[in-house]
Amino acid sequence: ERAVALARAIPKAELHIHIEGSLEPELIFALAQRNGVQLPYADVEALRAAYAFTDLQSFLDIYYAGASVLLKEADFYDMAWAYFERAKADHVIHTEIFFDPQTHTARGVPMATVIQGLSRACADAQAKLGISSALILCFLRHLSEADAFATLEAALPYREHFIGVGLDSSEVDHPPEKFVRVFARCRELGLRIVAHAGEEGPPEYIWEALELLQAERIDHGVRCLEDPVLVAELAKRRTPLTVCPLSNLKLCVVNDLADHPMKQLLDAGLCATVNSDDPAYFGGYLNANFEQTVRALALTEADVITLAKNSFEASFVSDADRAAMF
Ligand code: ES4
Ligand code: ZN
Repeated sequence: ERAVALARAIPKAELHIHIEGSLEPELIFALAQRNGVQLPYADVEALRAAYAFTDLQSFLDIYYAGASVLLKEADFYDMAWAYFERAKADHVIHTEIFFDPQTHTARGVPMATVIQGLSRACADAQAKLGISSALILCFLRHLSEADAFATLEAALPYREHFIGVGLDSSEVDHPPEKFVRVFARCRELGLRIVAHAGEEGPPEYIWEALELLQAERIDHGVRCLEDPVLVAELAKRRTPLTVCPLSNLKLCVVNDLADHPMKQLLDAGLCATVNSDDPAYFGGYLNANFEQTVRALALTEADVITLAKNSFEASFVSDADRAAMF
């Protein structure tokens, strides 16, 4: 119980949060009304009732439907601002936020609308809440390489508003290898590189993210434990894993939080971190992830301190800024 209290209060960085996954049902309906968008759910309760996922794809179908209410710059701002208020309550002092521009540009929303709305919320979070943040543009891996290149091109006028790129959406059958050339171009542009790998996909996809994309962090990565050589390599490089316990539970990556591999990852000497992924869909924000994981795995106060430390080590803040944070 002391470990839970410590986890709640300790300053943390959050590095794996899809901003579209922070859209609460109430805000989805409010934005639908504001924008005259028709939803295939009668009300908030009916939408929430649909949040019974069996795997990643069953979640993504509903997540993309929820994002369909986002049309104007104010919608992106309001969504991000609501997340920052939750982050503040959970003692998150730094966050690196994923966004999925293709989900919006495919509906005719301009790239400028998406990035300017999010970026303005980030600026206000620093000014009004004291939270530092950065944006990471994610490519949807179920779409083509050409679509990713076009998305990168459309985002380049706003280059100063994002620090890096990631890779998300349906993992199985869409290996990192599909995006080698896009990520090579991103590296030339000085963008930081992360990728989802080893959530539902095999350890081989984690190897590809490391070797072919030169990913600096692996998002999820829990399936690395199936490959001891890979675990040794991740430990040696100190490549961080941004692990999302409640996501893993809700998407049936684990059957029970008591079976979650977080303790094994820490015991293997990996730089594992706790994150919320899509908090509006998976049952809680960062502190809910910490509290439930600490309880289910009987993590110690020392484990909690390691996890908080890891979150800053894994972040893209400069060493000087890091020293001021932890
Ligand atoms: C995601 Cl949990 C997860 N995995 C892959 N892509 C995603 N996009 C939003 N949440
Ligand atoms: Zn994710």
